[in-house]
Amino acid sequence: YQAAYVLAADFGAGSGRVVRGALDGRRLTLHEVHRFPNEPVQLRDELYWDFLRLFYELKQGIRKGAEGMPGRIKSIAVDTWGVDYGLIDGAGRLRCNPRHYRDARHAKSMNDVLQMLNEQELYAMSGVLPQQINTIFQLYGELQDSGINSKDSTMNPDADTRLLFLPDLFNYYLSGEQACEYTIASTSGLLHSGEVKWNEPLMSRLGLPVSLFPRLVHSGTVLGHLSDDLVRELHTGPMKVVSVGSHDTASALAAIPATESNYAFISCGTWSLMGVERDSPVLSVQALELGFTNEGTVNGKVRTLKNRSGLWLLQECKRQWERENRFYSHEELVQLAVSAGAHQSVVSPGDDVFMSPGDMPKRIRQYCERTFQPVPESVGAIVRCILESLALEFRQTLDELEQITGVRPPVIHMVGGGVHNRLLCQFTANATGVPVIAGPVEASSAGNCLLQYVALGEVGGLSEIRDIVSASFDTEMYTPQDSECWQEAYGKYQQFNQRKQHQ
Ligand code: LFR
Repeated sequence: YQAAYVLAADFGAGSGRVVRGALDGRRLTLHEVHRFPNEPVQLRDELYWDFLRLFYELKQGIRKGAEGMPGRIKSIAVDTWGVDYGLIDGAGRLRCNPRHYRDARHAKSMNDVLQMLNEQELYAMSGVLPQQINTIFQLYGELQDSGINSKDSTMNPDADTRLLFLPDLFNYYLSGEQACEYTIASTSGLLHSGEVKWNEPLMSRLGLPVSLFPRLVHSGTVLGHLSDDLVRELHTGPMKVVSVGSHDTASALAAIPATESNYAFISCGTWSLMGVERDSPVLSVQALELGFTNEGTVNGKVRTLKNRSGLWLLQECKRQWERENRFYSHEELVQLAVSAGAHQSVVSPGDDVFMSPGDMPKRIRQYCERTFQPVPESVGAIVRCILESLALEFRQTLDELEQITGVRPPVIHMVGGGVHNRLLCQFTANATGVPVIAGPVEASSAGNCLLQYVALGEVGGLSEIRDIVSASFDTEMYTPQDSECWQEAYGKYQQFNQRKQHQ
């Protein structure tokens, strides 16, 4: 039996990777062929992704992944973070580098949109929680700035312009095919809630030209082929280009090795996405007020989740210490946290003050000062404060999931880079009182590969994907400990989080 190979490109907000997946019978193995940093560029007061660099790195990854096995790679697929997009003109040229979701413009754009449609209306129409990063706000701001938009949509001067979310944009430059995939489009706020369908009434309310939006495709669709030029440039042989769960979180959730139902998931990287998978969206006022959103899953259904800061605070602290010439590995940081005092101070990781890049240790200290808590001075104390705060946030989210769905998840599946942080996994079990099953770390890439096999007709569907993941990757189970101290810490956490929900 010859293994079937595919390439998965997984772009995170901080770094990207290309892996080669091999499916040998019922076992998937992943081999990383290329890893690269993803460094956004601040240009005056604007923050951009360096799309050209990212496309260059994608090509490097394809070249390396296909090296030595001409014609044996069946396909390639891309997944990325959500919400961001590029606009292309009628000739397929990129009009501008895609903006970063952390760009400061989006706060104003969100306010402008909310003048026309309030939060409840938006939520009811799209199922997506109004957050300044959402495509709907970004796009409104961009079109306003460039003068394309007016509430009178006849003012659209450029009917050939198309919007493609980042994975779709990569796919377009790989294959020449224009389409938006459902899961990535579901992060935009521009679909009908819970449906694979553009929300035209919503677009026209805001004067967003409907002509911007190409066709929607389901996860696991063969989109086209790697263009002849690229086959030559990269010496690869022909391969298909597939739309998988083009949103990283969607691909990651596909690779949860779940056997039980009603589980909660945490996909933990720069962000932490915590929620449950469902057949239909939760659209209650309570869900909106608690800060839950509804996005798409790879089987065309819904994940109701909270999108909160994850390892972002820790990553930014590490970067700040590096700027000060203090270098720590992640393992060292965890060790320092283990030896720091427990439950000294808590922050709300999703607070606005932590949103933009910068001196994070200082902001954490200021937050603690402002809230009359002990100020964490040492590196260990700061890391401990972050990890405990994240775990307490997960506890709160679990309680809220129970409130909005009526079911308390009996177990949490944790996937993504956060799984490496064993202290965070244990804290999560302790804080929530629910066992945590951690793994796989590389869930997005695994889900990406396996959805390609579905598109290629080699794997049947989602439940087969989950079986293959179980057979292919180790997981670790964390059982709750120290419940009393954590219960007490949770009480304290709640004081600082009164209704400060969805930033
Ligand atoms: C995670 C993620 C989240 C999304 C955030 C910003 O990588 O895709 O799901 O909300 O990035 O796009």
